[in-house]
Amino acid sequence: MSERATLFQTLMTDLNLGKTVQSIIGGVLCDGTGDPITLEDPYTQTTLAVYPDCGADLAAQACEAAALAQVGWAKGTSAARRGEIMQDIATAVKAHVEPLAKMEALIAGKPIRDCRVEVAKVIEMFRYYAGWADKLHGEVIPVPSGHLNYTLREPLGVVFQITPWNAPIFTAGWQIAPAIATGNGVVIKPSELTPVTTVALVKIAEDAGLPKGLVNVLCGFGPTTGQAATQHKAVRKVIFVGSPETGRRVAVAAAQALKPTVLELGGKSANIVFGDANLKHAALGAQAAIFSGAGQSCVAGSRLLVHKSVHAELLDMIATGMNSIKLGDPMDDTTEIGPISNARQFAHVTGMIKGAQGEGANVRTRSELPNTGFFVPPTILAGLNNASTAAQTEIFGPVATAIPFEDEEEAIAIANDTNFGLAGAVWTADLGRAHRMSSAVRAGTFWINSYKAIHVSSPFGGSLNSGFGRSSGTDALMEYTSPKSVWLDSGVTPKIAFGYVS
Ligand code: TXE
Repeated sequence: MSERATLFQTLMTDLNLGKTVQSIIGGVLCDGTGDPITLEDPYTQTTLAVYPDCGADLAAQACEAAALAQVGWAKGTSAARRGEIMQDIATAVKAHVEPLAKMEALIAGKPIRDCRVEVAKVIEMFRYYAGWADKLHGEVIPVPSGHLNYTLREPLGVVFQITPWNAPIFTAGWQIAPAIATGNGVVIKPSELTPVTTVALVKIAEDAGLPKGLVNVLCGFGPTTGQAATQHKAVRKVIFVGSPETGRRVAVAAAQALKPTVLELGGKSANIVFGDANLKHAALGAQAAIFSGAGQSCVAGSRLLVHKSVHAELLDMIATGMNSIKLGDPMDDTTEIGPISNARQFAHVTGMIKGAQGEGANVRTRSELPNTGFFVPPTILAGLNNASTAAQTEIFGPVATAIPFEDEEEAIAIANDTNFGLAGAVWTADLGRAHRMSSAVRAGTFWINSYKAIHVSSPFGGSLNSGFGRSSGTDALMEYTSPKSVWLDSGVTPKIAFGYVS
């Protein structure tokens, strides 16, 4: 067994999991029944584990287990108690930060220091939504009849969540916490490439008091396991985080059974730098926007729009900065950028760079790379316009396309000239301009003299090919509940005084 496979086994033991990857169904760790799936360490490119696809039958059992547990959670557990249990989960996750972060770093190839931050954010998510559990209520509406009319915010029932490989435990917390705070049961399917930290999170939650069966984890492929859960009759809503192509497929499958969806998809966000910006800050911000996480972030600042007066200077600053970024083993505390998370994505990113060269890009990059692993160096593509494939396609790697602009109007036109609408940023000393840009650029999240700040208390989502619906903040409470309007006839006013629904 390789050193990394041994480390994988040690972490499985530390996380109280079995020897191989298993789904959690009705509180029980279960072996899948389908085709084998290989987990590969993206740094050493060696096999960590092989496990069977969960399969459609177990997916159905998970949906049924969630439906059963949800009734007890929503009706048999007070809202205050639900909040207490969620606080206990947060405390239990805090006691497991290190093995969770290590497992994430090992399998997803993310630098360990980023993984620690992401686990800390999961703790924050459970605490934030624990606070909401007993504060979500309806309202009394002064209808013009003698009725007492009030609304209840009811849980949906069972929700199915599908998550990708780029931020597995973060995305799991991001979706599970608001869903259970509002009284839902959950079936979640992490990417088949990075399932373990989601399983570990739910196991830790169950050990901390989460009712068994309330949250079920399916470890398996999308077209088999994922498709079966999407179509299961107990599932009332599907929440998908991933690529636009798969998101469309999932939404179509859900729509056939008239199930609503939330889609959190990709982006091609414009990071816009004006000539009056603090260039040192903007250069650092631009690097963080596209190079952190090896660019495998839906909000990555993948189009760098720079005013022509500072275009050359800013690109030189970024190119100099690239050389001091530490690439290396994700398990090393000092590593700032790890490898690309998997072989398929590596082929996509390197193919996109080659394609850009074919389109005439001037490629600014660094030459030294670690000897093993799916590494792509921080890269800036210059000399292309916004119509190029590199500027229009989500690369999902540490690759920004730099495009010069003349004035505010042109910057806005370029920023909005994509099929996406997820995020954007402006760097400027002019507050008026900052506000004009935040209003004009199509994005669900917009930063001024900053990039990538997000928090569980603030809404997140996009439009067009970036999807629809919102995660986090109070908006997620709305996504995971539906309002019921209740009419009580007090007998004060004749019914005919009011229009009835026929
Ligand atoms: O994602 P997919 P992949 C982008 C990125 C990347 C591309 C492909 O550009 O190059 O997506 O990545 C599940 N029914 N992003 O292939 O296919 C699948 O198992 C139900 C952007 O990993 O979108 C996984 O759990 N589920 C993104 C999830 O969908 C299905 C983050 C996402 O897989 C399914 C990741 C089906 N029929 C990749 N088919 C972002 N912007 O955050 C697949 N799945």
